[in-house]
Amino acid sequence: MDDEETRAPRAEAGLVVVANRLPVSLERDATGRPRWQHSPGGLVNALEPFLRGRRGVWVGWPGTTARDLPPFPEDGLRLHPVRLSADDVSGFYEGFSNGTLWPLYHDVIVPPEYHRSWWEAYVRVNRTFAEAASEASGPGATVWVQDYQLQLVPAMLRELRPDLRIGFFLHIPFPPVELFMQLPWRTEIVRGLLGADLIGFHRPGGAQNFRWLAHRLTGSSTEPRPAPGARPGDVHLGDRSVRIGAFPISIDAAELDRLARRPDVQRRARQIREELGNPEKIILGVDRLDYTKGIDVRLRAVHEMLGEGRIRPDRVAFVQIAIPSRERVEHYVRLREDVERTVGRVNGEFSRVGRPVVHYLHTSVSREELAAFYSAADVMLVTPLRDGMNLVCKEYIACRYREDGALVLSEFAGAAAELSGAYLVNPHDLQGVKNALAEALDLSPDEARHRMSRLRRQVLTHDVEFWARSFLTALSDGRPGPSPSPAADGSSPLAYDTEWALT
Ligand code: ADQ
Repeated sequence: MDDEETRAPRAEAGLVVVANRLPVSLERDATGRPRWQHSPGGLVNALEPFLRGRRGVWVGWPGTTARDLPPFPEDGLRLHPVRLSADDVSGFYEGFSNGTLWPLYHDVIVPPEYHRSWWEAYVRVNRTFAEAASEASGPGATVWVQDYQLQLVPAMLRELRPDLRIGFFLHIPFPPVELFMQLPWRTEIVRGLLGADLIGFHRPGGAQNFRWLAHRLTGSSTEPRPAPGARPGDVHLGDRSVRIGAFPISIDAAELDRLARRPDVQRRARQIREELGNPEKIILGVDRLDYTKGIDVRLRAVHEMLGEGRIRPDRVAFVQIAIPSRERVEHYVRLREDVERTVGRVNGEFSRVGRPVVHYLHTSVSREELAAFYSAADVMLVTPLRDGMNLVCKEYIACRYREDGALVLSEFAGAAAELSGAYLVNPHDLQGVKNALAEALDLSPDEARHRMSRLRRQVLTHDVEFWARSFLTALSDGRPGPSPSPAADGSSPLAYDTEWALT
């Protein structure tokens, strides 16, 4: 296979990404005029750089219920907006996607709600997306459906367009079978996903859980068939075989590395340190404001360490940048109140006039500003209770071209399997988090370099291009992709421990 073919499988037939949101959304500026704004979040940040320039089409919701929008080009992409009504957004997006599936797939951190009306909206909207994808796809196109909001699309689209090659990737964890079995519509979801030719997860554990459920709920078999191309681990349903695999997502690491080296970004990093009062150490958290991200864990750890004198408020600054998220969903409203109350309490107890110890920014920041914060931070604190992958920790590593800084990372982020140079913590064990943070703050330059160089080797060699190419290669011809490479640090991360991770 030549290089070009590997990079853009079936490009001539069309590559179509279907995701809940377009990479841009229609918002209003201060004067009330509509304008396109970049949509934040892991999925867009991962996929957008890959798709640009590949003549790709992106099908998704533009973030407004106000009007029908025709397909339009945008910086190397063709965008195909899907219209949703206010009822669709409330039942499909805020309801079933974020009130049922999100908490169910994230270890029921908050209780999922099961409402038939939400499910009906989910079915209806998935059909709308399947129809839009069918319209946007040329004959024999490759269609790549993204994430938990669209799990019924593969089967619906196959029915409409049997000529298409359909892939599905889940960006969040696939839950343990006992939790998934709570879902009243579990069989429908599994059947919806099985409409794809390839189903990808971040971790082999998710793939295994899904395979077991497919067998249990649909009677599909995993016994190898004599059919041409069938492989061990495929799921067989009727006369079709569906490939199941683990494809750990990543970032455009080279782009962030370049950005971090820019003199203006480095200048801004120094300025940030000055604005914080030149503390000896800066601790940083960057997340969507979501209850899965463990922002409260971090605040509690810092609070206790201040109380115990293990962190000196005149020497350390903790910056938490929290991007507003799902602000109409009740648990998110409550989370924001809790986080802001805790920030106020910590600052009330430990800050001096003009020198807060916790700097909390509830806002989205530009890539340049983010790279400057990553460059300024001595310790990156990433403590999700559960996370499919977590791109923030990889972004921090990509920006540390001087091979300094330290990463404290939750074991429950998918990224932990690849990033053995991090201080891995159990976010439920507050004492453990505090001890890891103390170690990371005290790290010697030699040890920091040793750890960071391992982390950087892994992230710079396993970037988003590698991820997307691997997935599309597996989808396009059923042949294995490049041999699974061991982690750059020589350890054998679980994410790559099987035959091309097609577990
Ligand atoms: P998310 O839950 O959105 O992604 P994550 O992977 O960390 O989580 O990605 C967040 C993205 O938003 C990062 O690219 C980060 O730079 C950006 N971001 C965060 N805060 C920001 C801010 N204040 N301003 C600007 N940008 C900000 C979901 C899953 C993850 C999975 C990804 C990709 O939940 O587990 O890693 O999809 O598959």
